[in-house]
Amino acid sequence: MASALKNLSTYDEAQLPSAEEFAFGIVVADWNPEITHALYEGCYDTLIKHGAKEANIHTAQVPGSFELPAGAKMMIDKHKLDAVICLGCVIKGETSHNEYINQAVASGLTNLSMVYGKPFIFGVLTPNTEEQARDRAGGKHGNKGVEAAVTAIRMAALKDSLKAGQSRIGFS
Ligand code: RBF
Repeated sequence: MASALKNLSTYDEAQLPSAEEFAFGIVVADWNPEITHALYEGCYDTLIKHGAKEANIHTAQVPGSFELPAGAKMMIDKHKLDAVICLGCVIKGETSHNEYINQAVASGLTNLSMVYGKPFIFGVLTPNTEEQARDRAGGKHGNKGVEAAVTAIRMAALKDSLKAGQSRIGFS
């Protein structure tokens, strides 16, 4: 399986733009808290590591992943943000609830991105088992919260570059 071969949380730190000038929202779902809170730690620490100021990182907790899009909208309406990162973990059960939740969150965040013209990052794990979740929340497949933060920084920087009129972005 391809995912067994790579840990996407490993990235070229030197290539990542500084997050110093950006403001972020992080919305975290409380279902499967040992997983989502580990995602949050990875995400928050990565933003700080790349220059984001504590005062420019706003955090909100929501009950479950289904509430992530609504929480994200409340965040962006309240604060001036460059990106909103949504973190959750929906573990597949005996019924198809996970498909409804995942689909709703994915399309909710896509809609928000299109309406606001800003990145709303999908940092929701969709594993079959708790073990797969742990593997992706600081385990052998890295921490997807770190990757969500990296994506948010890159997308915020992309918007800035376009505003600045750069015509060639990402290929040096
Ligand atoms: N929320 C999650 O973030 N992860 C889950 O694994 C999860 N499983 C759920 C399973 C069922 C059967 C139900 C009804 C809800 C579940 N939720 C889960 C909560 C959901 O995201 C939401 O908070 C509630 O449905 C209330 O809108």
